[in-house]
Amino acid sequence: MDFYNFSHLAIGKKPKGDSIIALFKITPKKGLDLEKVANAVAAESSVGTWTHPYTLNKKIFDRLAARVIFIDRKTNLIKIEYPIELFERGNICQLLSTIAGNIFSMKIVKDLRLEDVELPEKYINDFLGPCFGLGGVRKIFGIYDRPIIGCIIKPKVGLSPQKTAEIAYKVFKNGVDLIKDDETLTDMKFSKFEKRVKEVIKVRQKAERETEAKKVFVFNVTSPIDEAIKRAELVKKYGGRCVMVDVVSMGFSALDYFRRQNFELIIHGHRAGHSAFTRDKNHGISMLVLAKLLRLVGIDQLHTGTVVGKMEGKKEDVIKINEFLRGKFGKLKPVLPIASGGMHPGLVPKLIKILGKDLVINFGGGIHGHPKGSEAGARAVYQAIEATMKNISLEVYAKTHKELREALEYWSQ
Ligand code: CAP
Ligand code: MG
Repeated sequence: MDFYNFSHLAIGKKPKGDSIIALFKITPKKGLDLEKVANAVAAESSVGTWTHPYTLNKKIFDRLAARVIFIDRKTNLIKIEYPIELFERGNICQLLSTIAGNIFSMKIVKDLRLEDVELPEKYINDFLGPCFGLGGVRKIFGIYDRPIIGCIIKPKVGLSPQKTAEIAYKVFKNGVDLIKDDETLTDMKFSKFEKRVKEVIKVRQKAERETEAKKVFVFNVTSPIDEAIKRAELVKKYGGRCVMVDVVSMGFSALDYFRRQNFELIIHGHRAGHSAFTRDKNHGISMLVLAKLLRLVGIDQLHTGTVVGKMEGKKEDVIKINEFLRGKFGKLKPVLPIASGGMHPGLVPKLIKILGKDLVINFGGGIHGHPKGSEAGARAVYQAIEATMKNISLEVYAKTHKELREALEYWSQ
């Protein structure tokens, strides 16, 4: 029995213009019709509830009701159009509570996945977006014709600030452009944040003088927002250029607030934990949607996957996410994608073939696991990038480049 008086079905109708359109995949509870469930999802995420509230009149409905404008029974994909008036401008939390809120808990929905969201220009442009973005980061390095070579210090936790700096110096000297803290390293007994910043910046500056190249160290400021701000201030004070935030654990409100401090530090987005809601192909929120939201709140460079490495992520999906980050999105600057996770020199040509060269490519184990150590690891990575950019196969290049040869032999086993 239906207790709700209005229909949200407007299948085949044209979107009204400045609305927000969400693409969902819905698996209805067994025995229920897709159209009926889609209608209920549109209701719950706009003006409706499980029964008709007599406080809801036609005037409110006509102005604010979400409408189901597309249904594909083969794929279970549906599109819901939300009038722009349903949204508070510049409030990313409210955007999420609306299009990714109660609807995930509805009993009539077995599974629900928010696949994509289309936002109108004027909504997008209320956000700051990245301060540097893809172009700004490249400009800092002065590198335009190849991927930025990144390195994660490993082990991810346990090293002292002095040891971290010692390793950083070695890899900076051997071809690495960017080095980063790992996602779980913050302010620890064995590595106090301020001490790490001081030690690392000293060696970064030394390596810059000696190599005459710009280097970036990415300090992980992930922590409650007041503390993250203090840590970013420290990075700024000591002459740092970049900070990392674990975007999922910090949350959108914190990220948005952080960005609005205008530190003019590159913001590196690590997405640890995203798979809790992005991985299931039937339920959750896609990485593409997460990437859109993170571009709104101003992440400059974002982990998006490698296809060829150790982390899950379908080729078409990673390509689509990277294309979105590099493409037009209102007036907001493009974001630099980061390919990371299980990368080693032997995978470089495949990765660049799939994702192009507008990337940071990160190597953790793929540098520090080199049989001859981190310096050789950094050189091998540089050689792999160099060979790929020159269109020379790694096998041929390895004949005259010892570290690359050792890496290829070691990781082919
Ligand atoms: C990579 C990494 C990154 C992952 C995150 C790690 O190290 O530091 O956190 O890349 O995954 O801890 O696994 P390795 P994603 O190079 O040693 O694998 O980029 O897919 O979000
Ligand atoms: Mg890591």
